[in-house]
Parts: sequence; structure tokens; C-alpha cells
Amino acid sequence: MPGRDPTAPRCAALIGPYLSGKTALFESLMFVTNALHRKGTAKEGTTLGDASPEARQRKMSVELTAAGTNFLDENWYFIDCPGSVEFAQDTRNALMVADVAVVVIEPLVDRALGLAGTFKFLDDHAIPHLIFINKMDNAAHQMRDVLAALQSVSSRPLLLRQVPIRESGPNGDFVTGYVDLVSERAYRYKPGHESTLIQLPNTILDREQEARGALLEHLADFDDALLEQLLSDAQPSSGEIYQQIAKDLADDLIVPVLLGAAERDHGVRRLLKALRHDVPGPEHTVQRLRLQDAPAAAVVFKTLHQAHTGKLSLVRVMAGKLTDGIVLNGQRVAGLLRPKGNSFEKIGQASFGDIVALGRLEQTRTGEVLVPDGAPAASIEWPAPLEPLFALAISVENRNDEVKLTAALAKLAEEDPALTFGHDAEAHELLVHGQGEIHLQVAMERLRSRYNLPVRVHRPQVSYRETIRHKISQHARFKRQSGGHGQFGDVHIEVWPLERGQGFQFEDRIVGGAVPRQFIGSVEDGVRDSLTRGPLGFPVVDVAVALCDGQYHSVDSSDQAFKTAGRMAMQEAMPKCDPVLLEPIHAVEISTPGEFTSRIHGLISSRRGQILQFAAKPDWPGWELVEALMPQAEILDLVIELRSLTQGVGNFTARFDHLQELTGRLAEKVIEQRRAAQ
Ligand SMILES: Nc1nc2c(ncn2[C@@H]2O[C@H](COP(=O)(O)OP(=O)(O)OP(=O)(O)O)[C@@H](O)[C@H]2O)c(=O)[nH]1
Ligand SMILES: [Mg+2]
Repeated sequence: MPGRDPTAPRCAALIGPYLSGKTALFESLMFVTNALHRKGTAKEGTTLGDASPEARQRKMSVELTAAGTNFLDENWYFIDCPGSVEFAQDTRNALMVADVAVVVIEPLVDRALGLAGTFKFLDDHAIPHLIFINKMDNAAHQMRDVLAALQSVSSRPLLLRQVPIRESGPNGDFVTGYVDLVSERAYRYKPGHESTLIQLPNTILDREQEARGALLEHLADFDDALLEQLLSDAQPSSGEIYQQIAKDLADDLIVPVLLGAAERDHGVRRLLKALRHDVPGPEHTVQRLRLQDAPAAAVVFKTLHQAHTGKLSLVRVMAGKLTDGIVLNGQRVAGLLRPKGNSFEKIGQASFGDIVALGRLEQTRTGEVLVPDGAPAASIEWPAPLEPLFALAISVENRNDEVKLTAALAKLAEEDPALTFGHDAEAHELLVHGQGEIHLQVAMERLRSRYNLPVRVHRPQVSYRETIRHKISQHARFKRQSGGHGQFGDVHIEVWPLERGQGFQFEDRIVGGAVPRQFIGSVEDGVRDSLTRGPLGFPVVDVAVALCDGQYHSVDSSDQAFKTAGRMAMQEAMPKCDPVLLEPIHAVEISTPGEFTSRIHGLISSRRGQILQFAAKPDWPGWELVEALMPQAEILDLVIELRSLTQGVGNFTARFDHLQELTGRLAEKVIEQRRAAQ
């Protein structure tokens, strides 16, 4: 482990499930450390985090918020991350630059499985993390059970650092304080103040001994000297234990667990002290990111487009110093700002470990490493953007705004790499892709409020195709006599169905020059033209056509005439070939906590899917992976129902697999809708 520069600020990302109290903890951390003089609340919409109108309105975090503070003469940055899986991109990006993650959770057994993905990400990137069990003022479940449930999804041993002291009140048991298992001291919570030291209550002695024993045993697993001490019944000193915890946390071997209630500032000072003692410095993060040596380096973890400041790149300084006006990756920084929630204060310079916003780096993207002129280019492995799960087709009310719309979407996509957009050439639609309904709603609101671009949204079109089921021979003659030059083309074709996935084939069976060589390609062109829209209204696939015979006229025949004859023959033939609609079927993999698997089976069947298999999801304890085939039309809004069936945590991927015949009422509806739209 590299030595820690005590002057370098450290950074903790607050992460965890939706509504577990991260923004409340962010507020409390800022208040307890005097960076805020008055506390705001989520209910009143007055918190430092969630300051955007979109977050305030929903009472949920929809993007990350960063702010700095100072605790016992050491500088800290905290990044409040959104808990909703729809905004997980920001959370991942923040985690990449943080020295530690504080996983904030509620003391509820049934929320634990939802954390499997979070722990997997932390493990994959070796990000040291600890758990803050929040809302202890309202803890219905026993700590022992909550801990066991959490342990079942964590690959690292959980190290309970505190046990709660409960007292009975008029409304049952409630938590009034805690015992610190290292110092073996008991504290009583005092809202807004430091907890007061109290006598260790007799009632808790057994539980305290048991929990302390478990803590020491976990630590001894990673340290032989400690193990020997324990075996010889010697008690290690508090100092030794603290040191061991700090080392094991930096090495990402253990996960300390602390308790509190952010809204009442309970346990928040204790958390700060644990962070202060245990968390490694940015040197460790530089090493984790395998960042090359540079005179100065900064990693961009968020891009913002603010009306009054223009583009801002939020960075963590990972080497050297930055000053306003410095040239990074070929662009001059115009403005060096310190973030405090969504306001920014101009500063002169930033040093190793700092989080700052850099102005006007127009070419820069989130995930980039910025280095000064002359230094070799640097990069780190940045997690790929989340795969899109939901899309909407959008259009502006005023056609003149189309260029403006693309420019505004490009800015939103820069702010949030999980938001993408593109033109669907077949449907002539502009599609916006994201992680779910709320994710896209927020983007649409921003188009309206920031860029004055109200948009209409539609369900994206499904890429239906059609084919035929019967073989037929068809004759067509195109003949026109209008004044001088006439037009003449005459063809006999045969049309038959091909196997699925074979596309289109054209055969030339002309003998004896019934149709001259130079016109055969024109017939094929005419046939191909007719395939762009078949009798049902969709592109035609899996069809073969042979040109068998025909006639020509030495003066009146032309490319155009034979092309038209080819098209006419197809237009007459196709409706007689028993056309049928083909719908795209996707191979889908749905991830879910195991307890919801049967609901997922129901979901798949109700959406005309076919379950192929299901099995335990590798590296996701307690989760299952269900593989199925499902029509594309049923996947468009799958994520909405999937999330509501899985307490918001279910996930899926889908890839086109094959086309499949669709008949009956459903097919009629699709065909009617297409006719109405044309
Ligand atoms: N009882 C109790 N409620 C709390 C506590 N901390 C937060 N809450 C409540 O939990 C709800 C969610 O709080 P937030 O801080 O917005 O949660 P969050 O984790 O930031 O939510 P997202 O960022 O949207 O995932 C709010 O209604 C808070 O008032 C606590 O310590 N005790
Ligand atoms: Mg929040």
C-alpha cells in the first residue's frame, strides 16, 4: 500500500439502493462538518443534493452531486450518487474516482439481494467499501438478520463495527445508541450533537462480546500475528485493531459496517471517524486505476452543460496541480471551480486529490484522463456505458427545431453516457435510448426546460417483415404507346418462398434471348423495388424470384420498361402467394433476485415469450438468470414491468435472434396500424 499524503483530500462516494438515505447522509455529513450551517430536508426540497428541478420534483436523486468539506483538519469530498438503477451510470462513474464507497442501506432483510450488482461492480474494480446501515431510528429487523442477509451477497467478510443499544419505549423498541466494538465504549445518540459516552449497559454485554469476537476472528483471517494473539487468549490493543482494519479495507479484504440515522445525524460523526482512520488516500486510487505517471493528471467523471457556465468537466486531480488557464489535452481550461452541490465557486488552483470543475473543455468526454501539454497521453479503463433497456421515438413540434434537437440531445448524452440517440432509417424516427421510463422522462423534461424544445414521444416501431408461403408463376406486360417512342417489356416470373434468414435470391432462366441480356438486371431491379413494401405493407424477405421467359421489342424496349414489368409482375404475384407477417424475436436474458423468478416466468409467458432455461447467475449470489425468446414488440416496455416485479432491481439484455411468422388477430392489428399510418 502506498504511503498516504496527509494533506491530500480523500473522496467517498455515497451509493446504495433507491431511497436508502444517501442524500440525507450527504446533508448530514456536510452539516456535522460545518460546511452547511443549516440542514435541509428531502421533504421540503432544501437539501444540498438533489438540487436540480427534476430531482426536487421527484424527491429522488437523478444525478450525482459533489461537495467538499473538512473534518478534524482533513479535507474530504463526498459524492452523493443516485440509487435508482435508471441513473446508475453516474454512480459507476463516481465510484471510479472515489477512494472509498459508503454503501448506504436500510436495515431491512429483503433489500439485501438488490445489492448483488453493486457489490459485483465494487469487486470487479477493487473499490474499498464500507456499509452504513441507515434509518436505525426505524429499525424493524434485528441487526443479526440484516447482517446475515447482507453477508449472503458480499464476497468479502462484513465486519460489524458497532452494535445498537435498544431501549423500550411507548411504541416498542428503539435504538438509542451503540457500542463501538473496537474501543468497547458505549454512546448515546444526541440529535445534532456528538453522541455522549455512557456506561456499557449490562443487557448488551453478551451481544457485545459475541460481535467483538466475530470482528476479531475476521481480522485474524488476514493477519497471523493477530491470530496467534487470539489463540493465546491475549487481547489486542485498540490501536492494533484500528491499524488492521485500515490495512484490510485498503486491500479490499473486509467491509466494515457502521450504524446510524442520517436524518437525525446519528452515527454520522462515528462514520466520519471511521473514514478518517480507515480510508486509504488518493495514492491508492491512482494505483487502482493503473494511472501512468504524469506531471499533472485529472480524471473526468461527470460532464455538465450549465446555462450560465457553459460546459463543465468535473474531475478528480490524480497527480500534480491544476491552475486556471492550463492547457490539458490540447484545450485551455477556462475556469477552475469548486463544486458545492449545484453551485460552483471560482478558485485559483487545485491539487492532488481535489475535485474541481474545469470550464470549456469542449472536446473532453467523461472517462477521459487530462494531462498537460507535453506529457504523454494517458488513459484508464473506464466501464462501458450501460446497455440501453428502453427507447422512445421523439419528434419536435416545430420541424425547424430538428437541428436544435440533435444538438441538445448531444449535450444531454455527454452529461449522461447511458443516454444515447440515433436515427432509425427504416422507420424515419429519432430514437432516444436509456435505462427506463424515468430516465427518459427526465431527459425530455430537460429538453423542454433547458433548451425550450418540447417534444412529442411515441412508441418506437417494431421492425416487422413479411414473406410468402406459396409458389406462383406470373406474367406481366408493360406496354405504352404515346406518340413517338413506345415502351415495351414482357416477363414471366416464378416466385417462391425461401427458408427463414435466406433473404432474397434472383435467378435468370432466360434461354434464346427471349429477354436480352442487358434488360435482365432491370427486371431484377424492378423485382427488388417491389420488395421494399409487400402487400401487407412491410419489407419482404426470404423470397426467390426466377425470370423464366419474356418478350421484347427492338425499338420500344428499355431498362425502364423491363424494370416496370418486373415490378408489375411482383405486385400481381405477391398477394396471391399467401403473404404472412414476420415479427422479430429476440433472445433475452433476464436477471432477477431468485425470490422473483416465478414472477419472471409469468412475465415472459404473458408477453408471448418462450422460456429456454434458467440457472443461478454466476457471481451474483442469490440471483437467477432466465433465458427466453421474446417478440421485440413485447420487449419495448419490458423494463417497466420487470422493475415493478423485482423491487426495482431486475435487469435484462436482448439481442435480435430470428424472424417468426405472426398470424391471427395480433397480425391483423399490426397490418391495420401500418395501413392507417401510410
Ligand atoms: N427514518 C429515517 N428516514 C430517513 C433517514 N434518512 C433518510 N430518510 C428518509 O428516506 C427518504 C429517502 O431519503 P434520501 O436521502 O432522498 O434517499 P436517497 O438514498 O438519497 O434516495 P435516491 O438518491 O433517490 O436513491 C426520505 O424520505 C428521507 O426523509 C433516517 O435516518 N431515518
Ligand atoms: Mg439521493
